Amino acid sequence: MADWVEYFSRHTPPGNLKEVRASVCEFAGKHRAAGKEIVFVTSGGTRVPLEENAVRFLDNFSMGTRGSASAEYFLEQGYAVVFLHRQGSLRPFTRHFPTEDVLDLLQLKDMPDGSTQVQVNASKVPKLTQVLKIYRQVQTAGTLLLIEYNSLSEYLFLLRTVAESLAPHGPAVMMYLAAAVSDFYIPPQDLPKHKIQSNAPLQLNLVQSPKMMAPLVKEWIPQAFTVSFKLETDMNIISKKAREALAKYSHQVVVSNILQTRKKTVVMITPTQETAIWMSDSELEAGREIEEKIVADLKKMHQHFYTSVVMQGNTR
Ligand code: PAZ
Repeated sequence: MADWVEYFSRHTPPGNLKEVRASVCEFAGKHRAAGKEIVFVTSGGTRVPLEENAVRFLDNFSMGTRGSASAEYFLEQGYAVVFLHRQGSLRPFTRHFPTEDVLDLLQLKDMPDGSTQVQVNASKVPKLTQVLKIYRQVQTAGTLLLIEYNSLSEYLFLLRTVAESLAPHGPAVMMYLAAAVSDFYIPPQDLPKHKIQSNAPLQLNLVQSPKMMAPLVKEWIPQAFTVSFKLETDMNIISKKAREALAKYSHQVVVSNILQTRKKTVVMITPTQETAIWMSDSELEAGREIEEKIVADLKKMHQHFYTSVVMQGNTR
């Protein structure tokens, strides 16, 4: 049995899989009928429970900056976006106002009649207006579908379900897999039932998570334009690892990035090209984001891919 089949057979699926399937099918069908391309963006980091009644988890650094920013640029480029994100991580549009700042957005004003009104802080109005205008347009067009996950297993079940739901739209779909997915977990049968006691040093036995790229590319959504991300902290191995991933799964693009410099530079690796994308200091100072360039680049590649697949189909 393939490791991913065994993984799914041993874990309990999230309770909302049926609803997610229905809403993704409806969303994609509606927007494809209107001629839009669809992108599936995964974002944030999975967490892995260390106990059955989980008090402790193995977590991941990712806050979903890349995923949430990219989703906005995909919307700007005309895509309909399915956004699978870790609960509590950054989301498109609200990311501009992190939750701890909510009270800073508002101010109290004493009125002549003795009452107090809540108003938007004047200094925040320009940014809020700018973001809110686009957000309302997206809401009206209904081009953003948000789905949440928490644990590794929720993420993997939802990944498969969304991929399968988008599969009928084949090359019109881009899979943009920016989430940071744990490479290790504790199998359910090995999880201690109760909170691990602190009266002795802790030794953890983790097993490797199944690599879902293989079934995703070969079985769940074989016709899509698939982009995976490769994160490393060691400059000396990143290129080799990214190339290995591309060769192993035969998908379309690996975006490779180094933890410390990921907001300034990435390398886009395809079977035929290796192209660096850079942000200059002045671009960063002006508030520009590297995701704008990544998305513009991928849109071009996706269009080329789509056209060549459709042409091939027509000439058969
Ligand atoms: O969420 P963030 O913007 O801080 O980080 C983004 C990222 C580094 C998680 C993403 O670009 C990425 O590389 N994801 C794949 C990670 C991996 O190799 O598992």
